[in-house]
Amino acid sequence: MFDKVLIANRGETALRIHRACRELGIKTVAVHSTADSDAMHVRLADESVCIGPAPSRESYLNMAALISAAEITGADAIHPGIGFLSENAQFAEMVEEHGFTFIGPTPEHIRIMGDKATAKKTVAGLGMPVIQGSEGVLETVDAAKKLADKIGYPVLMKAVAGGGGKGMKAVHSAGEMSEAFQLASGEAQAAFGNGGLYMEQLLTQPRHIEVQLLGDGQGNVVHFGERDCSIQRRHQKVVEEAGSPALNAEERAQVGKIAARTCKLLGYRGLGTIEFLYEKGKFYFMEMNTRLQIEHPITEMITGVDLVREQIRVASGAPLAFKQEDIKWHGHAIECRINAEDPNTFAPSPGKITDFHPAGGLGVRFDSAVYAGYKVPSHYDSMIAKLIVHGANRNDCLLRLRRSLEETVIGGIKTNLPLHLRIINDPEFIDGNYNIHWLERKLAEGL
Ligand code: MV4
Repeated sequence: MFDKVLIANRGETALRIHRACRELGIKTVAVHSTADSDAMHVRLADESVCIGPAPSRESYLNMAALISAAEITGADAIHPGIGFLSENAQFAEMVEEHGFTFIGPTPEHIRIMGDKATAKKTVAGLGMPVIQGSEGVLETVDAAKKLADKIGYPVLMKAVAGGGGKGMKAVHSAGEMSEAFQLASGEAQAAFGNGGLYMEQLLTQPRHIEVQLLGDGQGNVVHFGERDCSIQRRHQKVVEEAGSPALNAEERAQVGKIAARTCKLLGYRGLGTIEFLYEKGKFYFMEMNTRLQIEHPITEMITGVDLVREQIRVASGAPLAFKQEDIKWHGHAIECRINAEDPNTFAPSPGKITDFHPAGGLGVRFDSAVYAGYKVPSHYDSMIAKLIVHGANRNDCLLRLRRSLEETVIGGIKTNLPLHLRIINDPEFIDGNYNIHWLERKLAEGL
């Protein structure tokens, strides 16, 4: 096992990893920008290194500074956390070249899954159900029109370098293709430096259902069931549930099995998530994320497994500590992402937190790195906390979540806590009757 881990992240993610390290008897090194000198992740770590000025690209994305920090402090391994460099194959390679362990998958697996068309082709070759579409990149508008005629409209043009919905355009008829193609390709070029597009049949009312996986790179893979992440706004998840209110036990076992089988065939090591679109009782591969995810705690709450601890263990070379049949699911869990933003306009609301009371009690987990007196910086994303609630069933979970949202106090800045109450009190949400378009439709209708 490692003696010392450098955590290349900030905020509640850095804290989450620090806690797992502590319980494993591993010393931690925090890194921080000049804007984060007073941050909780810096205070709790055994050591800390300032790696640059406030902008992420000069600090948390600064590979040379991170490697230097690991060298100076004598760390054995680097945990990239979530976002930032967590899915950067070049960084994973650099970490290993300098003699540190990258706590994550191999650079090869990161690279395959980072190219959405290559990812799809790879998993389709392993028997994964995929959405009808192009085999790889479409070079011209004419090629796109020809294929769309075959598939049938509507189709979706997607960026191979994709993510976050950038470079994605729905096309409803041949007449729209030329403009959509140029727009999507231009957007992808600007965002990712790669304008390559592929095509899929457009699913109009799907749910986003993803399966949590862990492999040890030694032939063992387990799945931890699914999360329903359909409640999103502008490709940002807002509320997540485990399990999905749309699935029965049979479907859960089915999608888990497909996902685990694929990872086993890949020889996958580390935590991973396979995202599916689910429509009319069928699952279709969407993407694979080769990192820890923000919403991992809801899976931890229903399985009782510390996913970050197991992630660190497999990175150190240990085989999986359990088999698929050891994983049992108990009750239901929901996570609300609490953002420093206006609950109506969604404008960011950085500034000083004057009053702070996180909800607590049985079945309640409040993951955050903020405190009374903390100043939320404007340089980073607006998520400041996650409220995660467990109940014996979905109804109990909802009752406890409502109580916890009402109990939470975050004063001095605006937060989306009132929006969460509006969402979870909505009759359609209570019925579990929603898809990926639900939240934006309800907001347009004045939720
Ligand atoms: C789709 C789709 C419908 N049909 N693919 C959005 C981001 C990117 N990761 C993939 N996305 C989608 N792909 C086909 N063939 C709809 C979406 C999509 C979406 C997916 C999950 C959660 C929220 C979403 C919001 C809009 C569009």
